[in-house]
Order: sequence, then C-alpha cells, then structure tokens
Amino acid sequence: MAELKDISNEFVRQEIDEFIERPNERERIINLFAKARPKMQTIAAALIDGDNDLVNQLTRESLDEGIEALEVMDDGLIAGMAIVGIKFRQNFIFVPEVLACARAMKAGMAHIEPILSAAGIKPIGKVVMGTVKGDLHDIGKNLCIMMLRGAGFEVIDLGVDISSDKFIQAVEENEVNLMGMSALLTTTMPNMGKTIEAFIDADLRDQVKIMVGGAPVTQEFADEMGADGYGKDAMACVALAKRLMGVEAR
Ligand code: B12
Repeated sequence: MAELKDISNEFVRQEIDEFIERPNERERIINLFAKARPKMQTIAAALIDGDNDLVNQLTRESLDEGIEALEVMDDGLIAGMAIVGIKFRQNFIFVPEVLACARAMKAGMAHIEPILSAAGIKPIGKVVMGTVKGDLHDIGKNLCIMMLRGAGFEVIDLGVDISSDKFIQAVEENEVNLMGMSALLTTTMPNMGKTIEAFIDADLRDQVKIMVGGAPVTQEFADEMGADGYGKDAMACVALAKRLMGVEAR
C-alpha cells in the first residue's frame, strides 16, 4: 500500500493531506497518484488549480513526448478531477472553482479526444443528458456531463428546457444506453416522472436506463417515479452510470 510520501508532487501531496478525509478515499487517491509519473501529477495539480493554459500546454507536451493518451487522461486529468470532486462535495470549493477546473479538464480533453476516437477505443457507454421542461438550470448537469466524459462515456447534451418528446426523439435517434435528467426546481421535478411515463407510453422504457438528479431530487422521489437510479452529485452520477452499464466503479 502506497503512502503520502510516495507522491512526488508537493502540491498534490498537500491537497490530499488537507482535503481528502475519508480513509477509504484517501487510500484510493494516494494509490492512484503514487503510481502516476511526475508529469501526470503536474497535470493533475494544474487542473486542481484551475489553470487551463497550463493543462493545455502540459497535455500537448506529454502526448508529443509519446505518453499514451489514456495515461494522460487517467493519471493526469481524471486523477486531478477526482480530488476536485471530493473537495466540491465536502464544500471546500464551490461552483466557480469547479467551473474553472472543468474548463481546464476541457482544455486537456481537447487533445485527448481526437486520439482516443481515432484509436477506436470504445466508450463505456452512450448517454443522453438534459434539464427537464421548464427548467433552465444547467450548471450541475454540465458538471455531470464533464465528469461522465472524463470517465469515458460519450455524452449527447440536449441542453435545458427539454420536453418528453425531445428526450424520446434523442433516445430513438441515437443508440444510447443511458439517459440522465436534471431538475433544480420543485415545480419542474414532476416533469421527470412525466417523461418516464411518456417512455412507457411510447413502449421505449426498456430501451434505456434512466438516471435522475438535481438539488431537490431524492432517492425516494426517484424510486416513486420509476427511475433506474439517482445520483446526488457529479461523482455519484458517474458511479451510477457505471453501475447501470455493469462496469465496476473506480
Ligand atoms: C445558479 C442558479 C440559477 C441560475 C441558473 C444558471 C444556470 N446556467 O444554471 C439562474 C439565475 C438562471 C436561476 C434562475 C431561477 N432560479 Co435558480 N438557482 C440557482 C442556484 C443559486 C444554484 C444552482 C446550481 O447551479 N447549483 C450548483 C450545482 C453544481 O448543483 P446542482 O445543480 O444541484 O447539481 C449537482 C447535483 O444536483 C447533481 N445533479 C444535477 N443534475 C443531475 C442529473 C443526474 C442524472 C444526476 C445523476 C445528478 C445530477 O450533480 C450536480 C453536480 O454535483 C440555486 C440555489 C442552490 N443552492 O441550489 C437556485 C435555485 C435552484 N433557483 C431557484 C429559483 C426559484 C429560480 C427562479 C424561478 C428564480 C426566478 N424567480 O426567476 C429561476 C428559474 C429559471 C428556470 N426556469 O429555470 C430556487 C428553486 C426553489 C424551488 N424550491 O424550486 C433555488 C433553490 C434558489 C432558492 N433557494 O430559492 N437560478
């Protein structure tokens, strides 16, 4: 088992020491970074710092040096994002900081995505995501999408104010495995249930697993309306998506 001192990057070491409190998470994150080469740790540090220029530059450099795209993604970008996700969940950082990290992740992924798609690496699964009818909140949905993409899912983002018909059309037109609905208003939450009913009416309910989330949504509410799963945050969304695809969560 690796220890904190096995991580060469001082910034990453401090981040873990200060912010990752749960013993099982701490152990997982330490193991993740201890095996990562120093340059990957530097990418993760830049991402945690929300420095998109540096992530952009270091990702390009690493790929040009011949480091595998998957390694840069897993040991640099996703590893950094794992720390960001935990800091966010524990209220050590807030939406503006997470959005800066998301921008940095995007800057790195812009170099990775073309390589992975050219190499024909199959995504874990295909997901359609949208905010339900009448609701314009998209910050949380966008965070989920970014984390899903980072975890290897292909995501079709329908945007906000999405009607049942649009969700149905998107599932029919694209061979998706999963669908995610987001709602932030108590007045728009029922539109999740209505959309699920519309899938049943259209005889399409068996074609797709449906995830729901958003601040006012609860596990009970998800169960009541017949969703396949509920996630309380972006990390839970990824874990849920993996579970629904039958892939072990990392
Ligand atoms: C930012 C914001 C806005 C912005 C939205 C900008 C944008 N592009 O999203 C603007 C200013 C536009 C806005 C408008 C309104 N808002 Co507003 N808004 C907020 C605020 C402050 C933050 C929401 C947010 O982004 N949170 C941060 C993200 C990261 O969290 P999240 O969305 O919950 O997402 C996480 C999880 O829920 C989960 N998740 C989210 N989606 C999904 C999906 C799946 C599948 C899964 C698994 C997980 C998952 O993962 C995410 C990441 O961790 C909240 C207050 C609050 N603290 O929630 C009010 C709030 C949601 N708004 C509210 C209201 C009332 C409104 C307005 C009606 C105000 C008005 N009178 O016009 C309008 C409605 C507009 C509309 N039709 O949608 C109320 C809702 C009250 C209620 N009981 O319904 C809130 C709670 C504020 C309040 N306390 O009164 N709002």
